[in-house]
Amino acid sequence: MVQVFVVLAGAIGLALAAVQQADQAPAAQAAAAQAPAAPVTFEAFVAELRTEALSRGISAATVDATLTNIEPVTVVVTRDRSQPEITQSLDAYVQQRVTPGRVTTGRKMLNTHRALLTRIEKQYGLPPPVMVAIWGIESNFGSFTGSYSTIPALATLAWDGRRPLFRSELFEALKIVDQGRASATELKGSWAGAMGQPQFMPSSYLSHAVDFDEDGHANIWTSLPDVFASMANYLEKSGWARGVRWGREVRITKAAMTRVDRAVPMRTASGCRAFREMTVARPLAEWAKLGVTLPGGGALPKADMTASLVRGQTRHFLVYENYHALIAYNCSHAYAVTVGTLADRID
Ligand SMILES: [Ca+2]
Repeated sequence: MVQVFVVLAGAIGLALAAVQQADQAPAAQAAAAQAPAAPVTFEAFVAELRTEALSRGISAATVDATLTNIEPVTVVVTRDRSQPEITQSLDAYVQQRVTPGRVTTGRKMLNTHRALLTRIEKQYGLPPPVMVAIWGIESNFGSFTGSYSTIPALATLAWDGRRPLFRSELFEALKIVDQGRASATELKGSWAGAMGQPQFMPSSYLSHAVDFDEDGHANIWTSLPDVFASMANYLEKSGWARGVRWGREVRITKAAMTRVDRAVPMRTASGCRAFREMTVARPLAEWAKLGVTLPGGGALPKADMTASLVRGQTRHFLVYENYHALIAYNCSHAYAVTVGTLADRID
């Protein structure tokens, strides 16, 4: 989903405001790399989409029901074009979102929904505080999911700038309708196409949405069992392992950072940008030897684990394998560290 929606999620509100931060996501990069396309009217563009949808096997009935008389959504264009170029540091991002108010609400939500969250944890292995933290950041605990109709919003974004990512998500949205998994009117979310309380892009809905309450429909808009289980399923499929932390904040003095810089290279892995903006993994014992400590100065735990370093301006984090699942949900260190930190605080 998630790369995209993360980037743009910021547009839909406080929790999501972050999209455009230090880790400007691949969607934005891709957009920037696009050459200006020859102007095409929206009407002609939609005609093109209809032809392609049919050739992709979407039924004529669905194409008629979803792509007839649609208009470009002006506000989507405005929002998209006014996304600030500036970036926000990881430190600032975390501080702005892990607020006392959100921690308090998170704790309340954890208590209110504990029985349900525990059942979902049994099946998918994702700890309840992590589910609540993702929920809190994505949609402010379900209170802000966006009211844009997804199909017209994606058609507008695909047309304005002709970006393949939105075009492809549009066809995924049509597939959802065509397969009867959700109705076109139900597909609502942010102006950038992220839907419902977990803010899933249509492709993520198709691959990861879960009907946990077993009413025959994965309802990520209004069914909390489906919302939480869909998030948990996404994280589990992205490699979240039971019983292990996401990572932890650490302290690294200037001298220690000099040693770290000499000893531990950054990754060269392909994948989304955040995967390259962290070091390779090293055993905890090696980090300890380089002088990395707990925030209070205490020794790192003596666990037999490897960790990678994610650096902010002043705050630094050693992250474990489970962190990759958070990055898969949303390819941004600021996002993943925020979720992890919030989860720890509400636990
Ligand atoms: Ca359901």
